[in-house]
Amino acid sequence: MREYQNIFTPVQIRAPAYVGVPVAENNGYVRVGRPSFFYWLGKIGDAQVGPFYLGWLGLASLICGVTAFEIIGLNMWASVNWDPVQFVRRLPWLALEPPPQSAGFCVLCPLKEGGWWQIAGFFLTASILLWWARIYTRARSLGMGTHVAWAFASAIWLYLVLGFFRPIALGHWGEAVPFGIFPHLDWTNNFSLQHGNLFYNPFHMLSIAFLYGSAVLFAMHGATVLATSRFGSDREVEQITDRGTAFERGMLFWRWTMGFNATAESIHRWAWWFAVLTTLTGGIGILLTGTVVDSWYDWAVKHSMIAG
Ligand code: 07D
Repeated sequence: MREYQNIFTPVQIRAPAYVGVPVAENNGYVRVGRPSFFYWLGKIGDAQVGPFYLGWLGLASLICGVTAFEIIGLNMWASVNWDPVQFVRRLPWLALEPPPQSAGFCVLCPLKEGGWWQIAGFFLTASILLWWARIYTRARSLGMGTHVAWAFASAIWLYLVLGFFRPIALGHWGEAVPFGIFPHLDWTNNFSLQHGNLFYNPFHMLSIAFLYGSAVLFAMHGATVLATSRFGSDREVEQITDRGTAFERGMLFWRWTMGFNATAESIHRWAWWFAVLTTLTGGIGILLTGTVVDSWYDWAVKHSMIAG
């Protein structure tokens, strides 16, 4: 009864480490490492770390990712004459730039004029696509749906629009995003300034609505499950089909407070769609910019969104 009075009831697994469900197909690879427990991760949930699965897709993805990371880092280091102190001090401002606009759409530009950027971009893209394939195949081998892979694909769509599809549409690599912390933020800012303020791009509006909406939905769902965990809401799967559950209490709460509720199942579909639509609409908005619409400000005036 004492625990019942606590308004933040924690529900924690107290059990030995688990290697995960058995699956028949393993492609000759095994899960790597004995599971262990990590105290600080345990502060926000089940502390088990591992086992890991390292198939060839994962290995190839890591190799490509590290290659890209190294090419970017070494180019940045070279840009400060291999001075380690300057490298650390100026790291947030250092960049690996794409080929200049004058270079057009060369297959492999001179290394110091964007060629390294192309090679790094190739390996980063290979790494991301291989990671996507790893997520897809791991889900299939566990008999799961592939929802995670398709959500990731939506983010990859935006990534490819920014660095590949839009530059192709405009005919030069110079349109692509540089590697670098502040440089890519500057690029984002300049993009908006050059095209009449991205706030007037309706797809940017949609993307923001879905981004903020994702955060709100995630917070609402997480909070509702935690708030009803004392009645068993952490057993989400049973809650989808059973009657008189903790989730029904949560649903009643939302009907009381805002007149409508998602269900134990549908809340996950709401969240999935909001997240997926963030980058799906975003990619459309970026692809239209400079190709179909040059200035979103002029577009907004033309369509009576704002007075000219
Ligand atoms: C980028 C998908 C690709 C990522 C992938 C993952 C790795 C691994 C690992 C190092 C994020 C790759 C993984 C590489 C690395 C290791 C270990 C997802 C991506 C595949 N905006 N804006 C958006 C807001 C303004 C601008 C989206 C808000 C200004 C541009 C989002 C504001 C200007 C672009 C959003 C605001 C401007 C965007 C991004 C407020 C100038 C885009 C969604 C309040 C600053 C992008 C249509 C996302 C887009 C985008 C929000 C303002 C420019 C909704 C809240 C007016 C150029 N903006 N923005 O999930 O899609 O990105 O636009 O001011 O390209 Mg914006």
